Amino acid sequence: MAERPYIVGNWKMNGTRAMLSEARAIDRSSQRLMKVEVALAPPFTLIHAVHREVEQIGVGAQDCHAGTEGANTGDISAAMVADAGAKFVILGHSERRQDHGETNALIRSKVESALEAGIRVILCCGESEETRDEGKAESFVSRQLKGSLPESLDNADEVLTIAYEPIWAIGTGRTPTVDDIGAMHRSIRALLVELYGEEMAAQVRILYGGSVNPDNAKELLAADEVGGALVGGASLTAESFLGIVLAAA
Ligand code: G2H
Repeated sequence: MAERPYIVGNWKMNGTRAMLSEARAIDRSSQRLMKVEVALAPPFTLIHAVHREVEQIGVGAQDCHAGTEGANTGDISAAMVADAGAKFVILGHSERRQDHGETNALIRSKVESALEAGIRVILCCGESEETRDEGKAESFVSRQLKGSLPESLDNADEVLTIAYEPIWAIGTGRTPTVDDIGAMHRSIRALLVELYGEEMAAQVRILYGGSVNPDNAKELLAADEVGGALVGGASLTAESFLGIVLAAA
């Protein structure tokens, strides 16, 4: 597994320029925490400003369009977010799947488009509570990933991160047990081995996301095969986000 834990803040639809001070504070403190790779995904409108504001941490986008350019009112391409300073893009988040009807096939096109544009991908997956209760969580997530990942990817270790985010844990304050997270992450690792081979798959980080906060981060990050966290609500202030970064150090 890649050595440094990866802690990514997903600001979702939050943040105006007033929040640049939080990004700056996160960046300044993260400089002292070289053991952790830290990144923020602000809304599109702040990518460039955050990129200019920070020196140490990574900056990414929360989505991109599958196409490269054209008559797509309101959409933003991967090349555009790259031009604004994004080095990665979060794709397939359950809020995009639910609110915008994104399918695995569309997400795969977006992944391909992002890789074409030279930016890394954090690909999200995760089951509903109903699917977990039916005992089908692992097979569901496996299908989701198979449907959204490119069939061949020569440099998966350099360009791909997976984020496991059970839908029922997002923004709810509820989290799976450490055993359940470990079991899911092992299952995802096995799928990556099947797709890309042992050596490459071993280097792909698998993040956990869903109600991570400074109090539970240490325990969640210790789960088997967890290479970091994708953090929503608790990434909105430097104080709480840095609490999670510290827990990962
Ligand atoms: C899951 C997570 C960030 P939160 O969406 O991707 O959000 O930490 O608020 O549950």
